[in-house]
Amino acid sequence: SLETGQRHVQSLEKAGILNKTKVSENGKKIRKNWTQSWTVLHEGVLIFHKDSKSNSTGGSYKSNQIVQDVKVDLRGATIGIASKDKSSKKNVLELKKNGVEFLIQYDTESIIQDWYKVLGDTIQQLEQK
Ligand code: I3S
Repeated sequence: SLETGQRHVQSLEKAGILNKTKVSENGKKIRKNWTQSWTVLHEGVLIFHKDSKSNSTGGSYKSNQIVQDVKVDLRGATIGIASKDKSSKKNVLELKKNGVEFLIQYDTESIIQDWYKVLGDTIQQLEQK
Protein backbone atom coordinates (compact mmCIF):
# COMPACT_ATOMS: atom_id res chain seq x y z
CA SER A 1 0.00 0.00 0.00
CA LEU A 2 0.98 3.66 -0.21
CA GLU A 3 0.97 3.97 3.57
CA THR A 4 3.57 1.33 4.27
CA GLY A 5 5.51 1.79 1.05
CA GLN A 6 5.16 -1.95 0.48
CA ARG A 7 4.52 -3.19 -2.97
CA HIS A 8 2.11 -6.02 -3.45
CA VAL A 9 4.23 -8.93 -4.63
CA GLN A 10 2.40 -11.31 -6.84
CA SER A 11 3.28 -14.93 -6.32
CA LEU A 12 4.83 -16.17 -9.54
CA GLU A 13 5.24 -19.91 -9.34
CA LYS A 14 5.18 -22.55 -12.03
CA ALA A 15 6.34 -26.08 -12.71
CA GLY A 16 6.39 -28.36 -15.71
CA ILE A 17 8.40 -30.39 -18.16
CA LEU A 18 10.58 -28.49 -20.63
CA ASN A 19 13.45 -29.28 -22.96
CA LYS A 20 16.54 -27.29 -22.16
CA THR A 21 20.15 -26.94 -23.12
CA LYS A 22 22.94 -24.67 -22.06
CA VAL A 23 24.45 -22.94 -25.10
CA SER A 24 27.06 -20.73 -23.54
CA GLU A 25 29.05 -20.41 -20.37
CA ASN A 26 31.30 -17.50 -19.35
CA GLY A 27 30.16 -15.88 -22.58
CA LYS A 28 31.64 -18.76 -24.61
CA LYS A 29 29.56 -20.95 -26.90
CA ILE A 30 29.39 -24.56 -25.81
CA ARG A 31 28.02 -27.69 -27.44
CA LYS A 32 24.30 -28.22 -26.97
CA ASN A 33 22.98 -31.13 -24.98
CA TRP A 34 19.19 -31.01 -25.10
CA THR A 35 17.56 -32.81 -22.17
CA GLN A 36 14.05 -32.98 -20.86
CA SER A 37 13.81 -31.47 -17.43
CA TRP A 38 11.26 -31.06 -14.67
CA THR A 39 11.42 -27.30 -14.27
CA VAL A 40 10.28 -25.33 -11.25
CA LEU A 41 9.99 -21.58 -10.79
CA HIS A 42 9.86 -20.74 -7.11
CA GLU A 43 10.61 -17.44 -5.36
CA GLY A 44 12.41 -15.94 -8.34
CA VAL A 45 14.66 -18.94 -8.90
CA LEU A 46 14.33 -21.30 -11.84
CA ILE A 47 15.44 -24.86 -11.14
CA PHE A 48 16.00 -27.48 -13.79
CA HIS A 49 15.95 -30.99 -12.37
CA LYS A 50 17.78 -34.01 -13.63
CA ASP A 51 15.82 -36.80 -15.15
CA SER A 52 16.43 -39.68 -12.76
CA LYS A 53 16.79 -42.00 -15.75
CA SER A 54 19.66 -39.95 -17.14
CA ASN A 55 21.76 -40.62 -14.05
CA SER A 56 25.30 -40.95 -15.33
CA THR A 57 26.72 -42.30 -12.08
CA GLY A 58 25.26 -45.74 -12.57
CA GLY A 59 21.95 -45.90 -10.79
CA SER A 60 22.98 -45.27 -7.23
CA TYR A 61 19.80 -43.42 -6.42
CA LYS A 62 16.16 -44.37 -6.46
CA SER A 63 14.25 -44.16 -9.74
CA ASN A 64 11.72 -41.70 -8.35
CA GLN A 65 14.31 -39.33 -6.93
CA ILE A 66 14.31 -35.78 -8.25
CA VAL A 67 17.72 -34.16 -8.25
CA GLN A 68 18.41 -30.49 -8.82
CA ASP A 69 20.60 -29.86 -11.81
CA VAL A 70 20.82 -26.14 -12.54
CA LYS A 71 19.55 -23.19 -10.54
CA VAL A 72 19.16 -19.79 -12.16
CA ASP A 73 18.45 -16.81 -9.93
CA LEU A 74 16.30 -14.69 -12.22
CA ARG A 75 17.36 -11.37 -10.72
CA GLY A 76 19.25 -9.64 -13.54
CA ALA A 77 18.42 -12.36 -16.05
CA THR A 78 16.86 -11.76 -19.45
CA ILE A 79 14.32 -13.85 -21.31
CA GLY A 80 13.54 -13.60 -24.99
CA ILE A 81 12.31 -15.51 -27.98
CA ALA A 82 15.28 -17.18 -29.64
CA SER A 83 16.00 -16.22 -33.23
CA LYS A 84 15.73 -18.93 -35.88
CA ASP A 85 19.50 -19.34 -36.12
CA LYS A 86 19.70 -20.47 -32.47
CA SER A 87 17.90 -23.75 -33.09
CA SER A 88 15.97 -25.66 -35.70
CA LYS A 89 13.35 -26.43 -33.06
CA LYS A 90 10.10 -24.51 -32.71
CA ASN A 91 9.00 -22.46 -29.68
CA VAL A 92 12.47 -21.71 -28.32
CA LEU A 93 13.19 -19.18 -25.59
CA GLU A 94 16.59 -17.91 -24.56
CA LEU A 95 17.40 -17.25 -20.94
CA LYS A 96 20.58 -15.35 -20.15
CA LYS A 97 22.25 -14.61 -16.86
CA ASN A 98 25.85 -13.54 -16.24
CA GLY A 99 27.31 -14.94 -19.46
CA VAL A 100 25.37 -18.18 -19.16
CA GLU A 101 22.75 -18.82 -21.80
CA PHE A 102 20.10 -21.52 -21.92
CA LEU A 103 17.60 -22.43 -24.60
CA ILE A 104 14.21 -23.60 -23.36
CA GLN A 105 11.84 -25.37 -25.71
CA TYR A 106 8.60 -27.31 -25.91
CA ASP A 107 6.62 -28.39 -28.95
CA THR A 108 3.30 -27.13 -27.53
CA GLU A 109 3.26 -23.39 -28.20
CA SER A 110 0.90 -22.47 -25.36
CA ILE A 111 3.23 -24.07 -22.83
CA ILE A 112 6.14 -21.95 -24.02
CA GLN A 113 3.93 -18.84 -24.11
CA ASP A 114 2.96 -19.44 -20.47
CA TRP A 115 6.59 -19.86 -19.42
CA TYR A 116 7.62 -16.78 -21.40
CA LYS A 117 5.00 -14.73 -19.58
CA VAL A 118 5.77 -15.97 -16.08
CA LEU A 119 9.55 -15.74 -16.53
CA GLY A 120 9.25 -12.23 -17.98
CA ASP A 121 6.92 -11.11 -15.20
CA THR A 122 9.24 -12.57 -12.57
CA ILE A 123 12.31 -10.85 -14.01
CA GLN A 124 10.43 -7.56 -14.19
CA GLN A 125 9.18 -7.91 -10.63
CA LEU A 126 12.70 -8.63 -9.34
CA GLU A 127 13.98 -5.46 -11.05
CA GLN A 128 11.53 -3.38 -9.04
CA LYS A 129 12.56 -4.73 -5.65
O1 I3S B 1 23.35 -25.58 -32.96
P1 I3S B 1 23.57 -26.96 -33.50
O2 I3S B 1 24.98 -27.39 -33.43
O3 I3S B 1 22.93 -27.17 -34.83
O4 I3S B 1 22.83 -27.90 -32.46
C1 I3S B 1 22.45 -29.22 -32.72
C2 I3S B 1 23.46 -30.14 -32.10
O5 I3S B 1 23.63 -29.85 -30.73
C3 I3S B 1 22.99 -31.58 -32.22
O6 I3S B 1 23.89 -32.44 -31.58
P2 I3S B 1 25.34 -32.83 -32.15
O7 I3S B 1 26.23 -31.79 -31.54
O8 I3S B 1 25.65 -34.19 -31.62
O9 I3S B 1 25.26 -32.74 -33.63
C4 I3S B 1 21.63 -31.78 -31.58
O10 I3S B 1 21.20 -33.09 -31.75
C5 I3S B 1 20.62 -30.82 -32.18
O11 I3S B 1 19.40 -30.99 -31.50
C6 I3S B 1 21.08 -29.40 -32.12
O12 I3S B 1 20.28 -28.54 -32.88
P3 I3S B 1 18.85 -27.95 -32.59
O13 I3S B 1 18.53 -27.24 -33.86
O14 I3S B 1 17.96 -29.11 -32.30
O15 I3S B 1 18.89 -26.99 -31.42
